[in-house]
Amino acid sequence: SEEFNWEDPLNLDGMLTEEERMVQETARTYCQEKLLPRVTSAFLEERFDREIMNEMGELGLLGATIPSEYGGADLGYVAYGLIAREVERVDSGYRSACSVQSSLVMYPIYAYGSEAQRKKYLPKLASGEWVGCFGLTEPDAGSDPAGMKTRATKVDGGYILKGSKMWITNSPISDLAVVWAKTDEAIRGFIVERGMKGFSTPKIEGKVSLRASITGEIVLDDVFVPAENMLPNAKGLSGPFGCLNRARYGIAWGAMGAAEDCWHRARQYTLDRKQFGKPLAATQLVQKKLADMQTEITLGLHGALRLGRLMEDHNFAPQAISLMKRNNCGKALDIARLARDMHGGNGISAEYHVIRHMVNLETVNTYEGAHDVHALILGRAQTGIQAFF
Ligand code: TGC
Ligand code: FAD
Repeated sequence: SEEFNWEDPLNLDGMLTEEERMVQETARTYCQEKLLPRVTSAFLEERFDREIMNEMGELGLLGATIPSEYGGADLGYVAYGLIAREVERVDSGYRSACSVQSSLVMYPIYAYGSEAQRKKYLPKLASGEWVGCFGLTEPDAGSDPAGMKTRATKVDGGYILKGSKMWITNSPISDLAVVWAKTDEAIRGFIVERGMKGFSTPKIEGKVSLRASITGEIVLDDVFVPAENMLPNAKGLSGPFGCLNRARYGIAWGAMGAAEDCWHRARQYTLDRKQFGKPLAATQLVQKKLADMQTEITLGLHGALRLGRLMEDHNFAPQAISLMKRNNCGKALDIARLARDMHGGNGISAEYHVIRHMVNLETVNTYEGAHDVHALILGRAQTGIQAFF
């Protein structure tokens, strides 16, 4: 019989391909060597280092599933998930930057865009030369995006966009925004470029969570967008939801990366820290907590892997993504809170990393469909009754 590997009890590693293991190794090395050393100051100073996008682009971490003819790495969904896990092991904010660019900007341009749009935007987004953002949420329309007020009115040669978007990752540093707006017929997607008259992206200051990520508004003050900037193949809410499916899937992996970091740190801390004449790890309460963390993370990662394989087979239902996004975010948040507690007073210091993960995961549990909203999606799918209103 094999020896028990406490870090990987069900041998997830053994279920990966050679290529996936290489991607994982590349991402892990970059994240640990280049992202980890700067994350604490970035978080404390509420700063996102723009060059991270170029660094990630150089390693093929942006738009990993996009075909290589458009600058992507042409990888599968499991490899994409492994990247999210490694990036979020360092910080949920860095994973946000990576998943917005990949799933919410490059994916819609690839899946719903014209050939000219793909050629114009994807290579520069893949390299990190350009940064994009995704504008769906509004001040009065979060969980219920169908209630959006942003309008796109048809005029000669294009559309006039009017409205505002709220809580938009990377908007202040974006070169372009994929914006969703209501036309007379349906919700449509538009590629709005920096420099278009009436387009501005004020930064949201004072976040206590996700401080190493930059967040802003998108203000659309009668912005003229030429017709060729509308995404031709997305009509209705299924357009933005098709993107959210990919991003939510990545978050299911990413949240487990943050949870693993908390678990490993709590294990090491309680092995090193002595109280009452023995290591904290020598107490039953601490060992139970470590066993619970190990169990939830192992199950969460295997669920994410299975979901990734289903996505690679084009055989997934969006509700399955809701299940994994909801479970892994909720469990990661519980684990981060436990790990924070197990660090005692040190646990509130940025130096020990766990409280940063903990407050970040509050955002992760809310964005891309709040925890309870995914419960309603799953409730509707098994009872046939919608309980949203
Ligand atoms: P509903 O009637 O359910 O659906 C309307 C239309 O959309 C289709 N659809 C989907 N299509 C593909 N994938 C999915 N997951 C889909 N969900 C729905 C559906 O088939 C229908 O199509 P059609 O053609 O029949 O019109 O719509 P509803 O209004 O009842 O929706 C309710 C609910 C709760 C499911 C939905 O609105 C929801 O998921 N709300 C959460 C909103 C959300 O997730 N926002 C995320 C904003 S982006 C973000 O947070 C980025 S953070 C990124 C980062 O920094 O990492
Ligand atoms: P609300 O919808 O007002 O929900 C508030 C609470 O009510 C939640 O707990 C929710 O679960 C609960 N609730 C809502 N409806 C129901 C119901 N029917 N029954 C029971 N409970 C309910 N959006 C983008 O478009 N692009 C981005 O890049 C982006 N980045 C973000 C970055 C950050 C840091 C944050 C915080 C948010 C970001 N978002 C982004 C927005 C995010 O998707 C929304 O915050 C999220 O969808 C929830 O919407 P809301 O904040 O309006 O909360």
